[in-house]
Amino acid sequence: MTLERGRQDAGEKPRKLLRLICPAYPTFNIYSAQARVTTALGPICVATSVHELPGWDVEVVDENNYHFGPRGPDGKPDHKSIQRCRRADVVGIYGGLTSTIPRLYEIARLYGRMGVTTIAGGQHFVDDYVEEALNRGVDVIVKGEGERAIVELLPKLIAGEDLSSTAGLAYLDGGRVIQTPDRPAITDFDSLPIPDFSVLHYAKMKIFPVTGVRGCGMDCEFCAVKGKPRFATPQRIMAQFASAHEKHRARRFFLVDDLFGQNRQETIELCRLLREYQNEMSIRFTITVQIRLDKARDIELVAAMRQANISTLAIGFESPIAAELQAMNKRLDPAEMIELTALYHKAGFHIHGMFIFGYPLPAGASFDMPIRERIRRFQRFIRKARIDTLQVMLPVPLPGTELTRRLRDQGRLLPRQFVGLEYYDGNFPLFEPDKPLTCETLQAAVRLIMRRFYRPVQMVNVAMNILAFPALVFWLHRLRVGWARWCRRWWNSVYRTGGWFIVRRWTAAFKKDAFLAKLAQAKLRIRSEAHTLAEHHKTKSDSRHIAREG
Ligand code: B12
Ligand code: SF4
Repeated sequence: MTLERGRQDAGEKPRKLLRLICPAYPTFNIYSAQARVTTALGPICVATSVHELPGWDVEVVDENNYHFGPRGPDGKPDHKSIQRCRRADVVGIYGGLTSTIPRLYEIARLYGRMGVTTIAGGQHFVDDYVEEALNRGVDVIVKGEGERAIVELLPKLIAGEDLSSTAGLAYLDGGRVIQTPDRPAITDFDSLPIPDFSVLHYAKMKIFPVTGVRGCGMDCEFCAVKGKPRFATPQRIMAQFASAHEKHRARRFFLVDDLFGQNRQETIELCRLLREYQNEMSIRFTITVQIRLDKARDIELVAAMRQANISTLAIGFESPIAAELQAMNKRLDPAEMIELTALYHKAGFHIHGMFIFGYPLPAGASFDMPIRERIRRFQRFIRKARIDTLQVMLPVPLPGTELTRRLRDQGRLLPRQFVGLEYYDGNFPLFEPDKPLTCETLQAAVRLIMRRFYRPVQMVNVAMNILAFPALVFWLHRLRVGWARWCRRWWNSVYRTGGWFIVRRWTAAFKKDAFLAKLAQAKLRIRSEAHTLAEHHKTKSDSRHIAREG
């Protein structure tokens, strides 16, 4: 069955359809629940640009937020059926998360077999991964930002024209990889259309992503976000909130920018616009932002944020261990971190603490803290800082980062034929850690910290908080303070109960997974390679010695 798409151009040419797909996460992970009610902003931005292309329709299918479309026997979206209902002429696939790349290849091959041209874009596509993707079924890779590239690329693809004059692409020509020059980074964000979430099919949206900055000047060793920051105007960011609210009744937002408040004056202006808009519309947003700890000292900024109803701060603490922070190039001081967190708490924010456990130190750095002591340090810090919700992850050697280069040079990365990209989601060890740590103890340590934080007793606390509600009468003299305290306790117990279910579900999925067997094979290979390398060095030095003796 093929439903004819209704509208046609004046010239009676049938309209074309671009379908953008966000590939499913490989397994259940701590983000899966959130992913069911939000979506990746990149494909929405790209799709919105295509709206302005004459003769083209566009839709986005997010496999992680897919509630009522056709499904195949594996429970995943049935693309053959979707394609039978509405034939896409070109399919674009989001490659922003390395862990979803195996699924991206599957989708590309599936559509390739149906005769559809496939393109892909996102942060994963750097270095050798560009060529790999082209050899695994993707026809064209868009490198970097997609909004401008897509509107140049689509008409050329359909007309079968040469692509060599379009910047920011990679494709195969007679088996040879062609990479066109990089595209200049977008700076005039005001000229781009406001992201339009109505392109999303089969989804239920509760948390709407918004963005105002691209790039980050901080250069953390493990991070894939690179380049000088480029800022949108406060008015433009405000327009994204307003559009999502007025079209989709959005109230919960996640500002995906990595460092909120980087350009101070504009951020304060944005907060003012947000406050006025909510007053005008008589609504109250719930906004989460990612921010650095040192902004806690900026009293004016913090007050403006509260007035704008920014309620949750996601903070990359990364580690309470100074040597690890230094290796990450994180420019944070553990001694100050607790004090700064307290300032945010005092202002009334919920703190979502993001940590990396077991960061590998550079060669030559001597640091051999036993695992128990590391766990204790993390737990003590989390307790003292009164973190409200928590995520502890393992370091991920992401494509294109300094960390990956360093681990590769040291021969510590686990070979991909055993531990594939589907494990690159922060829950699995992916390299030989520093002694005395092992891959297994690292992973167990993270589970332990998360389990101790998200305990089943939180369910009792939910009930206790309900019972304690009438006690607010004792706060009548300072009702706002009493209410804020009650809300915080209530919010924490509800979220931590949710967290307990998530950790439990992840552990159950992990037990069924073959990861540990794969890990054992990978470690054997890495050791035999290290042994061969050591033998090779020994033979070389012996021969040199013998030659000298001779
Ligand atoms: C929001 C966010 C999340 C959200 C949602 C993720 C999502 N996108 O679905 C949540 C919280 C769930 C999340 C989780 C994780 N995240 Co995250 N996240 C981000 C963040 C902060 C913003 C993403 C965003 O919206 N950017 C704004 C949009 C506009 O940019 P964009 O996505 O790059 O899209 C542009 C281009 O790439 C391109 N493009 C993108 N797709 C396509 C498709 C086509 C066809 C075309 C033509 C072009 C194109 O055009 C877009 C517009 O210009 C980024 C950092 C960042 N600044 O990008 C990290 C980032 C994407 N996350 C990252 C990581 C590592 C993770 C985690 C593993 C946690 C961790 N350890 O850090 C988990 C992974 C979960 C999993 N299942 O694997 C890495 C990914 C690197 C990689 N190669 O995998 C990033 C880059 C941050 C970093 N530390 O380096 N994340
Ligand atoms: S981790 Fe955050 S602060 Fe560091 S480079 Fe990445 S985006 Fe910037």
